[in-house]
Amino acid sequence: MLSENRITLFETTGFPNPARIRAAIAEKSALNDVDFVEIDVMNLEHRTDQFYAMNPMGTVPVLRTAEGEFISESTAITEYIDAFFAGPSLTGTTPLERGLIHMMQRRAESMVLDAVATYFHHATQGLGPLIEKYQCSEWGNHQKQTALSGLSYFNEHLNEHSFVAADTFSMADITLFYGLAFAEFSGLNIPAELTSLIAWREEMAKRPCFSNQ
Ligand SMILES: N[C@@H](CCC(=O)N[C@@H](CS)C(=O)NCC(=O)O)C(=O)O
Repeated sequence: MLSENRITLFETTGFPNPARIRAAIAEKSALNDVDFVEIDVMNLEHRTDQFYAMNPMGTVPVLRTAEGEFISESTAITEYIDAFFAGPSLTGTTPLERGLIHMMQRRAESMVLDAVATYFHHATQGLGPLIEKYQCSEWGNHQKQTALSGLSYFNEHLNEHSFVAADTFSMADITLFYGLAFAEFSGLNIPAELTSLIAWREEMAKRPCFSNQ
């Protein structure tokens, strides 16, 4: 039973995109202000009419807002959470910060997290035959190369910066952090020579939002 006016996150524990939202909520110290509902992706609960009514894309996470609307897409959900709860901003406070954070967040998605996801779903067993109805290993392996280039790009960037965007912790760091976790889960190890990226990740892992979810 969902309680009215409480924000509810429909998530699948251990999956990278829902983990991004957990981290955002934790960073806002709001874990106790949100209800969490587990969606059983492995048994196709995200491909039911009931779930499609919340998100026609059939993906987790989905957020039910305090107003009773449904928001999907992790970036959009993070925008809502950031504006709704007090605490340090995850999306930027000045026009420049907002622009830079949005840009770098998108780079972390398309150059790492989404590229890794395509590799995982197309060039490995992914989530198994029940879910992976169409696979193209050539496309998956092409995206693996995109991900490796992306890791090098962020290594260079983090050689000069402590954070992914605007020299402040933001949703761009959250996206890259789970991009790296997903890469390792998929068997795509971070090359040892990417020392700035590895050092950044070790620093990030100390943040309570990543370690105490
Ligand atoms: N662009 C979406 C991606 C969401 C996504 O792909 N979620 C994965 C879990 S991490 C999912 O629902 N996978 C289900 C499937 O592949 O059938 C976002 O930012 O939230």
